[in-house]
Amino acid sequence: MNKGNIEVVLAAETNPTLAAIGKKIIQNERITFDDGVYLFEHANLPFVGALANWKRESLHGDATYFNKNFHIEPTNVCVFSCKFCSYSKLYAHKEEGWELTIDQMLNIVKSYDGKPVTEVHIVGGVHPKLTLDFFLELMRAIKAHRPELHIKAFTPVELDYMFRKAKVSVEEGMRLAHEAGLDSLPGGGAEIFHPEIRTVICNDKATAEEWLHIHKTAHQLGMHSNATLLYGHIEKAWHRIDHMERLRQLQDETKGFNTFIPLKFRNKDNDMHDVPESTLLNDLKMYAISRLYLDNFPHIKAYWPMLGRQTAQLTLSYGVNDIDGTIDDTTKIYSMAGSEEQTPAMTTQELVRLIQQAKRKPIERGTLYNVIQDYSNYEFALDEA
Ligand code: V47
Ligand code: SF4
Repeated sequence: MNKGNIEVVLAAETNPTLAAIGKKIIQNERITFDDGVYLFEHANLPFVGALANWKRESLHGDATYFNKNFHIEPTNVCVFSCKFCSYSKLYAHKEEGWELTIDQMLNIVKSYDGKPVTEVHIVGGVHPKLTLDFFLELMRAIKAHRPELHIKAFTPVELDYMFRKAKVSVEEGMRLAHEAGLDSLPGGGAEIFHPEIRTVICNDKATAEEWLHIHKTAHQLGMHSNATLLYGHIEKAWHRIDHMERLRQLQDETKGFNTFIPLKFRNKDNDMHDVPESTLLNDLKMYAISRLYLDNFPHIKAYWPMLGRQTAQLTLSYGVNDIDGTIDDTTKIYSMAGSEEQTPAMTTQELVRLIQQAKRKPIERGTLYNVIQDYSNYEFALDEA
């Protein structure tokens, strides 16, 4: 959408507050906390959608990134008891729990030998027996086997627990992890930062301050990271904005975040099964407003295994410029929580088509957004994956 078109959208807006917020956005002025809440509460989807799409296109044109990665979940046992999590129940059903050895995880890495993956994403429950030393050894083993494979691993919830057990400071623990091969941090464990919600949905794990401190320390060591927000349950609009405000402030300071990923709450098989899931309209609004509020985040990502492919495809017109990876083992945390994505994989061909159908340019990236291959004019042969 060009500037002329967006000006037509603003001129047609009859609510003067919304028109003023829209004007700030197209003049690249930062919107305030109150503006953000106002957008959630008063703007309609076409209004925020047009602005978010304009912003996305000014930053990235039609470029839509994906990467080729695979996941390792070291364990599904967790000492914490987040109400929205379908894992935590397994703690009570020990017979359904698993924990992988270093050799087993290394064998998963080896099963990708010769395949063009660039990243391994390691994340799981918080097992009381899996220590910092165990994970340092795992990362050293992965790097010894495949040094160029980017390790994106561990949420601050896992790291905080490991560091406490090892009796090391966050600074020391992060330095050790980085030296052992940790390249960047994924965005998980953030949920909703504000204590009014956090104490209800995940009372016993790392606090907002601890989460932010670990990411800040990673950034100070030169690492990049992502951030998430678990939306669509019991939080209000202002809790979402409070969450994004804290991220925006840290990003002003460190510039270490790459990507923001709104995660849609799914309600199957967890202690919040009576909380209805958000509607498609509200999903799209969430993505659009995050693009507008987080003006210092380069990328907004839709995580298709959780959102579903069709919704993820739609978000590409509502501010999103990244659609995660060709994951061939859809993570269990989502299939267990009720995501409709039960099929195990999306091939490169399917992902590229999904992006092309939305009239965007598919670009395979590395974790840090280095371009690996531009698929804009790519037409697959019928039997090519
Ligand atoms: O923090 C748990 C979420 C997160 C549910 O950085 C749920 O590239 C919805 O953060 N409904 C972990 N969400 C996963 C994560 C992630 C995923 C993909 C890419 C990246 C990245 C990060 O999963 C947890 C929590 O917010 N989660 N249960 C549920 N019922
Ligand atoms: Fe454990 Fe993470 Fe589930 Fe919370 S969300 S119970 S920390 S696996």
